[in-house]
Amino acid sequence: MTTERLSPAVIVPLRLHGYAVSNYFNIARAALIEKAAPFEIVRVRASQEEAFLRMSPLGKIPFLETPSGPLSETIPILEYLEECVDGPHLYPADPLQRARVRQVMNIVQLYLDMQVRRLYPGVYLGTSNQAETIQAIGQTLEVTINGLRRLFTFRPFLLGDTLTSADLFTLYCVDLADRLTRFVYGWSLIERIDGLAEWSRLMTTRDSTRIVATEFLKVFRGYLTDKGAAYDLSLGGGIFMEPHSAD
Ligand SMILES: N[C@@H](CCC(=O)N[C@@H](CS)C(=O)NCC(=O)O)C(=O)O
Repeated sequence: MTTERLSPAVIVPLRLHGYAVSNYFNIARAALIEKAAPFEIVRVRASQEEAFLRMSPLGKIPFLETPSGPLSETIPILEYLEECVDGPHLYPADPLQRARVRQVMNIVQLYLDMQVRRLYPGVYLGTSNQAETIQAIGQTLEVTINGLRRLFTFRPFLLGDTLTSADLFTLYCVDLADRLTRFVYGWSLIERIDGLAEWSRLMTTRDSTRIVATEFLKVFRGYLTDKGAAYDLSLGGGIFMEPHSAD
C-alpha cells in the first residue's frame, strides 16, 4: 500500500482498491489526484471471494473505501468524490452541463468500453474472437463514433474549457479501445474523431496522467505477456506511450 499524495485539505481518509491494468481503477485514481485528495492505494485484483464481495458486490475493481463504507462502480465513485472531497471541481455547476458530463460517461461506458471489452479475449487475453462478434461490435462502434463526434467540443476539453470527469473517463477508455480497434479493425478510434488526437496530447501533459499512465504501461506489459495476448505494446496505438530509451 502506498500513500499517493498528501494535501493540506485533508477531509477524509480514502482507500482506492484495484490495480493499474484496469481503466476504471485508473479513472478513479486520476480523479483523486486531480482533486489533490489524500488517499491510499490498495493494489488488488478483482475477486469473487466473500470478503471482496462485501466491498464490491460484483467482485469488480475499483472500489473505494470511504469513512462511511465501501463504494464500487466508477461513475458513482466520481460523484462521491465531487460531493465529499475538496479540490478542483470535476463537474460543472450548471445542471444541464453536469448531466452532459454523465451523458458522455454513460455513452463511453456502455457503447464504447463495454463493446470493445467483448473483444478483449482475442486481443488482450490470449484466446480468440468470433467473426460475427467482431462484425456486430464494429457496427455498434460506428454509431458510437458518430455520437461522440457530435458531443465532444474540444474547447479544449471534451465539454468546454474546464477539465471534467468526462475527460478522465474517456481518456482511459479510449486508450485501450484505440489499441484494440487498430488491432481488430485496422483503423484508429482516435483518428476517426477529429480533435481527439490533439485532446489526447493535451491530456497526457497532466500530472495525473503521467502518474497513472506510467504505472499502467509498466503493469500492462507484464499482463499481456502473462495472458499470452495477441497484442503487444510494440504494435502501438492508444494514447500512452513508453518513453523512448536513449540508445
Ligand atoms: N462498471 C464498472 C466496471 C468495472 C470493471 O469492469 N472492472 C474490471 C477491471 S477493468 C473488473 O473488475 N473485471 C473483473 C470481473 O469483471 O470479474 C465500473 O464502473 O467500475
